[in-house]
Parts: sequence; C-alpha cells; structure tokens
Amino acid sequence: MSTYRTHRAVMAGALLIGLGLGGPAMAADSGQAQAAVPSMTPAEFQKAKEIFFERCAGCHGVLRTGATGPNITPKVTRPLGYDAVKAFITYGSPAGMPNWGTSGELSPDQVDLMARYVLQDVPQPPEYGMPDMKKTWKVFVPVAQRPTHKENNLDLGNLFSVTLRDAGEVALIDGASKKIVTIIKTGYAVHISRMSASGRYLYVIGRDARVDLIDLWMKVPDKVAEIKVGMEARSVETSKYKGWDDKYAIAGTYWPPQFVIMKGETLEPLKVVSTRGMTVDTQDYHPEPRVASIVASHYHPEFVVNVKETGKVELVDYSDLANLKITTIDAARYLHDGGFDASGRYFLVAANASNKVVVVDTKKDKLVKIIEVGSKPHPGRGANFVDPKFGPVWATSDLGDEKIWLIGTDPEHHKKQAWTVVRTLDGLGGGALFIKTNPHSHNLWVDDPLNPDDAIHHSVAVFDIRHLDKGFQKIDIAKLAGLDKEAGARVVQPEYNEDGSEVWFSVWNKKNQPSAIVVLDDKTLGLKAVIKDARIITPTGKFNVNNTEHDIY
Ligand code: DHE
Repeated sequence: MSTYRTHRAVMAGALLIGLGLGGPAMAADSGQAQAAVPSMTPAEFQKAKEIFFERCAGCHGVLRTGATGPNITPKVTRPLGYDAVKAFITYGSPAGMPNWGTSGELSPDQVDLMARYVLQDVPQPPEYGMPDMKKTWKVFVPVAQRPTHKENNLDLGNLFSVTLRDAGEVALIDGASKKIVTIIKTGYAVHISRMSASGRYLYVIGRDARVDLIDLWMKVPDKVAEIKVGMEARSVETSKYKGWDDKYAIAGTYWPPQFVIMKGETLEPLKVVSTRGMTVDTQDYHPEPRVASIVASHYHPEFVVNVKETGKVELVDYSDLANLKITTIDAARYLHDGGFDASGRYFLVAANASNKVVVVDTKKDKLVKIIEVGSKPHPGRGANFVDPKFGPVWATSDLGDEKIWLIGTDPEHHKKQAWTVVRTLDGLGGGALFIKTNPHSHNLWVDDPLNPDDAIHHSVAVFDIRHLDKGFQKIDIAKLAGLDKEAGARVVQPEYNEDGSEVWFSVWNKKNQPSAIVVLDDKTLGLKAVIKDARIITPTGKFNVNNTEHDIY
C-alpha cells in the first residue's frame, strides 16, 4: 500500500508473482489496461469496508486518494496487483505503514480480504448535514440542572482523560493516586480529548465522529451532551479567546469534509461549513479535504482549522456566525497535527506529505514561514523548550525517518534562529508519532509506536535538553509493564502530569491482550507506577486536564 523504502524488494517480488486470487470481476472505473480484480461477496465487501474505516481511511482517505498514506485507488492498486498489495498490508514499513499482518492486528483472512478490497472500485459514502446532526443530538443534563459548583473532591488539574480506543470509552484517572475515577462510554476510538477554557468541560471525539461533552464538576464526572457530527472525525476544540470561555465548540470531520460550530455547553449544532475546494499548489478541485487539527486562538475569537488535502489553514472568526469571516492562509499539503509555541502566539503545523512545518502568526493572522523538515513530520502538538545554545524552540519528530527537528520560535530575542531549523537530533528510528516535554522538565521524550521492530516500538527515547549533543537514552517501557513479550504492544504518547514531575506512557496492546499505563519519575527516569486494570483496554492518548486546558507541551 505504499512506496516506502524497505518494501521495494517485497513489492518487486510480489509484482512478478502477479495477481493471486479468486474468480475475476472486471474493474469498472479506471481507463487503464484492466487487470483481473479478485471477486468479493457483498458480505465480504461490507466487512472490508468496516475494517477500512477503522484501520485505513485515516491515512489513505475515505476516497482512497491518499494523504499521510499514498493514493490507493484502483488506478494505483490494480497495476500493482493482489500479491504486492497483500505484502504491504502484511509487513508494513518503517515509514509509517503498520505491519497489520505480522503484528497480528489483522488475521491472514482479513489481510486477504483487505488486499482484495483495495482493488475494488471505491464506494462513495453519503453526505451528512445539519438535519442528520440534529437527529443525533442529545442533552442528558440540561444546563439549568447541572452543578453550580464543583461537587467532587477531585484534583481536576491533575486528572487524566485516557482514550480506551477499541472499547469506545475514556477513563478518567486521578494523577496522584493513579486510580480510575470513572469510565465513560464514548464514540468508537476516541482520538483526542480537549478542555474548555474554564477547565470544567471535557470534550472527546470518536473516530466515528461522535462528540461527548463531560462535566467534571459532577459528583462523578459524566456525559451531559452528545452529538454525531459526521461519519469520521479526529478533531474537537473549544473557544478560548477572553470573554468567549466555554461558549463554542468546534468539531472537524474527515467525512464529510467539513466542520461544525456548536454551543459549548450543550453541543447544539449551529453552523456547518464545507471545506471542499481548490488545492493550494496545483489549484485543482479536491472532493475530500479533511479537517485535521484545530486549535483555538488566544489573540482573536478564532478557530485555527487545518485542512489536510487543500493544504490551507482557515482562521474561522466565531464572533459573528451569521456573517462568518474566514481568513484563508495558503500553507502546504497535507496539513495534519500541530501546536502553539510557548508564547501561545505562533501555531506550528506539520504538512506531512510535503515534509514541511508551517508557521502561522495567530496575532497578525498571517503566514510566517514554511520550513523544510524530514520525512512526514508528526509532532502531536510538539514540544516547547529552551535549547541551551539557540534559545526557545519547538520540536517535531518524524513518522518517515529517525530525525527530530528543533525550530527557533523567538523572533524578538533570537531573530537569527527564529523559524529556522537550529538543530536536528537522531531518535530511535522511523515511526515516531509524539514528542513531549514540560516547562518544569529538562527531558525531551519521543515515542516510536509505528516502527515495525518490537524492540523499538516497545521503547521510548529520552534526551537531556541540557546536553542534546549526547544523544538519547532508550527506555524499554513495555518491559517495565511486563509486556515485552507482547509483539503487538506499542508504546505511545508521552504526557506529563500537572506539575511536570511525572511522565505517563500508554502500552497499547491488542484489544484482547493486557495493556498498561507506565508512569516514570521525570527526574530520576525511574519507574513510579504501572497502571494495570482489566478495564484499561487499548489505551492510546492521555490528556492531563491542566496541560490540555493551557496548551502546555
Ligand atoms: Fe491521530 C492527534 C489524525 C493515527 C492517536 N491525530 C491527531 C490529530 C489528527 C490525527 C488530525 C490532531 C487533532 C487535533 O489536535 O485537533 N491520527 C490521525 C490520522 O489520520 C491517523 C494518521 C490515521 C487514522 O486512521 O486515524 C492517526 N492517531 C493515530 C493512531 O494510530 C493513534 C496512535 C491511536 C488511535 O487512536 O488511532 C493516534 N492522534 C492520536 C493522539 C493524538 C492524535 C493520542 C493527540 C496527541 C496530542 O498530544 O494532542
């Protein structure tokens, strides 16, 4: 499914073997020389469609035209043929394609099913507008019946919202005791948690585009409203400009390609805006420009909406929804994830397929610079710290190679370094997703969950910011959790506690296998706790309330 380095040999071999399976059906939609397409029963097609949605659409797109992963429409897959496609699905690549077969995530039958599926014509999903959203919108507890003050003894600043991906739940875990406070049913595979400006409301969004609003002031925090805003989604955010605290929420969808602005306290949908349009470079129409990361400006009543396939950053002014103003910034394809610099003024976002980081000034609402970095930058929200030689920097790791890039972020006092790569570091290898530090720490942590090598995706790299030249120390987190024999266990997303003294990692195993959360002492790098519980199923993202509320990373 990709042109990644290490599988060229596999691909070449597979190409020679040619098409493998089944009673041939003829391809209908491509004008090229037609190869035989393996047949599928309607039931197989439906099953494969579900697996594609759950596992593949995020990288390759619902219409399969590619983004983080390459284009896998029949125009591309049919000339490759069944065996080549199957080899990619089985073995993956260090540049980001997971090894679905050898990791056991997909069974041999499922690998076969998916190899056949991506040779078929692409089914077009239906649209989803305001009436559809309204039908799913529920307010479980009206605003008037909610607590007027915090009714629990929880230390909310040090609470963690933890995604239990395949269970369709989030766990709220107390930072001090490491005990599960409650587990809340959500949409499927919650992607992120975000906090309202006041720190009271927690918003989570499932891959199935279900948004749940959780009130942290309740005796036992629970859902107070819910809505399904589309078919597939990754991002949610809340209004954070002074005076607009908790007023609005926004959710961006992958399918249909659009965003919706909702009332912050109830999720009532107010305004749906399509992101379909022309691409930034070739200026061609794109039918599926998906909404990737969204952040809330601290300088204007605006959401910063990053549109993946068009490569445009949309600054959406929410102060007047009836006369909506959007400033469009030409950036680069394909915009994905990003975060603010330490001052909260500049937003840095990865344009992963073009190997760039885009810097936007959210005070002046202008593009600052587009910076060349390594193969498929993937920062999460990135990491802000002071490089001892070059001053304040923001860092990203790469999905496609082992590099880490430090970009100067202080145009006032470090003009020469600002918006240039001041240093690169070598991490564990390709497949990194998240990098993290904290203002109270001198450690920089980088995970590597998509590296196919067990020894690497079980581990993290930690750099001492005071001695970056010395390289990293590798820590086997899966081993600390007693899960190092689990080939499918991947260590993902470092997250700090409120005071920056601990760093938490998910050991993300298969659904029917034990997973864990490992907590390290950030000063000594020693083990502080392993959170194991039968209810901790497939943990991925962990979001400390205080750090998420205040954009601390
Ligand atoms: Fe993510 C952030 C999309 C795969 C866990 N992920 C994001 C964001 C986007 C995104 C757009 C930024 C949201 C924001 O800030 O508003 N992720 C995608 C994909 O399209 C992709 C590549 C493929 C897919 O099918 O979803 C993908 N992501 C993954 C995973 O496989 C991870 C590890 C586990 C999972 O749940 O599927 C995963 N993504 C995360 C996490 C964040 C995230 C934990 C938030 C990081 C943070 O610190 O903010």
